[in-house]
Amino acid sequence: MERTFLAIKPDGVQRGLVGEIIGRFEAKGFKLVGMKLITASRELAEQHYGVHKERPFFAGLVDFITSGPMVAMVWEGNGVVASARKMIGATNPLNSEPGTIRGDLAVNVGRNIIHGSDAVETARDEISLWFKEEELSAWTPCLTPWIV
Ligand code: 3AN
Repeated sequence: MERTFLAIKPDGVQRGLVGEIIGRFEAKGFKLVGMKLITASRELAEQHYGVHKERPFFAGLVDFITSGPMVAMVWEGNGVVASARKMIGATNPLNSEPGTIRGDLAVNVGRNIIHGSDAVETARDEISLWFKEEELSAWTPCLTPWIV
């Protein structure tokens, strides 16, 4: 089953948007299989954003991403990588469509509240960078109602 890596960045946590963001992926029907609150080390942040190493915003991006706790998550479902990217919206929140997470909740490209893997291959690498295998839970939704 396809998996993606999503992370609510320090600005999303500080702004109290964790529940709102997680709720959108739950309501969509994707399955949460891993989640932790983590303040990234510089080493982890630099590895995660390695492709942007030469970009002028790289140092500021690493400072920001290591500035406080993030909610790192693994979500599972058919087509979850591309679908989550659609739900997140364009990199610059001013260009993100209303209805997307960034389109509804952010205004600044350097504070765009959530990361989502851009391809299945990238997702695999990012999941193994942020999570140990034993931190992920394979679970099956219960078909019997919890409350009767
Ligand atoms: P996305 O997160 O939409 O895949 P990327 O991979 O192009 O976007 O960029 C990674 C992160 O770098 C973005 N989420 C954003 O936080 C930051 N970033 C991208 N472009 C800029 C920019 N022009 N100025 C500041 N930060 C940027």
